Amino acid sequence: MRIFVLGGDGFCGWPSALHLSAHGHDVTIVDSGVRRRIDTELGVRSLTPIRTLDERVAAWRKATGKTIGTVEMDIALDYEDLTELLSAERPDSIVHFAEQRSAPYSMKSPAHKRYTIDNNVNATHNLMDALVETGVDAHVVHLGSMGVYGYESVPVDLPEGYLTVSYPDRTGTMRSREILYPTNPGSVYHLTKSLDQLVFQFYARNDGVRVTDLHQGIVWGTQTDETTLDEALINRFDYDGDYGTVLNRFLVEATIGYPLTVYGSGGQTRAFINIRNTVQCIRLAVESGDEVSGRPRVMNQVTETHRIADLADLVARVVGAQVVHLSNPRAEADVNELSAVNDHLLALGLDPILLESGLLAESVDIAHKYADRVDKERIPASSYWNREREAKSEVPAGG
Ligand code: NAD
Ligand code: USQ
Repeated sequence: MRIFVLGGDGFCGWPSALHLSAHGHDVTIVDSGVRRRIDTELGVRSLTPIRTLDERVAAWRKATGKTIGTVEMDIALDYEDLTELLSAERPDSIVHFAEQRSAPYSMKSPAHKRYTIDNNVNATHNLMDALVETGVDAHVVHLGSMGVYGYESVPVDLPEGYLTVSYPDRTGTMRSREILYPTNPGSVYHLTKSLDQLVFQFYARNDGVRVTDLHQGIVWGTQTDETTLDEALINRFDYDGDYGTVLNRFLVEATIGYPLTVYGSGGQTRAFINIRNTVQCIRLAVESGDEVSGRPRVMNQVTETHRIADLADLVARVVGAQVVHLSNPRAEADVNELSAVNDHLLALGLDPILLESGLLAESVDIAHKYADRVDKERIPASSYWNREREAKSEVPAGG
């Protein structure tokens, strides 16, 4: 298949582009490079020494003989260029990773909130509008987030996107219908994923655009079979207070002897998936695009759920580290239960890689190998959900 990977220079996009190419697909990466500019803005860099996008695709060609095309384009801003590219290339499928993905970055300041809304909502809407204008019937695979469901403890396994509700009509007769699961985002970033869902619902109904929305949990790990073929293919690894996700942060913290930074009680429960499963799920979603017609197909892209405090204890046990509980910079429930259905992807062939496996050791090896690149000053949180949270901010003793 001819596939565009929007945001294909990022943490999930790069290994997904390689995996699709390795499986015989004709891949073109479309990326504005904004994520690399945000590193400069924040004064941080990936733990791993990622190469430029040109060097990356050259290394892939050298390692495998396969070619990946690249286009530098901001899909939130360059609408005309996007329509020209779609008309010229007419892809069969488009994987859409091209959004600002950090919840803390989205809450940093009014400017960061506006940027996240402008970038993410326009990127998604431009893509829908451009497909309709050009008449290209590409199946869109979008990366959404488990966070759209919210983190209230509810007595159900979270369904895949839709909820059947019953209600009395005006005569008192009970009716039932399926609705999008009521959204309850916990950050401006998560709000954009909730808005994306409505954009997809509208364009699927009005114009027949075919969409799969993958509600992905927190991704951990770094490498995949393809990124390990050559050091120049190495994947991004964020550990800083804005872009570092919790398990990858704990692994780096443990490796350099920094206390594991649990926010609040650590009773928050979240959904997780390893990066190797992410790339597999993307391929499974793309290759099953013929199934999609009518309303958007929603699949929960998760393999397990864990309490944050349990993850910290696990990493402390395996790697050896001290755990500290810090005042939480985020306004979120201190404790929640979470369980989610992932039947769709299991039925398509998802083969879950669970946390206890040797992959924790793989990430620890990477953290050891590149430990001299860690800037400890960038580990503490530097974004707060509101003034009250900021007033209570703490940096761990020994950090
Ligand atoms: P990332 O920031 O590493 O990659 C995103 C890429 O998109 C970057 O290369 C960036 O330059 C590009 N981009 C952003 N806006 C763009 C625009 N307007 N035009 C063109 N390119 C643009 O993020 P990631 O971790 O790879 O996440 C990818 C997607 O997966 C995001 O939509 C994110 O919300 C979702 N997701 C990520 C995780 C996770 O744990 N990393 C979990 C669930 C969902
Ligand atoms: N946390 C800590 N200590 C840390 C960092 C985080 O206790 O050092 C806690 C947070 O308070 C939160 C949880 O860990 O309760 C998860 O935080 P995170 O930064 O790992 O993940 P999150 O902000 O939810 O965002 C990440 C990705 C985002 C994706 C989302 C999937 O950055 O792109 O959408 O995971 S989900 O959470 O399922 O919505």
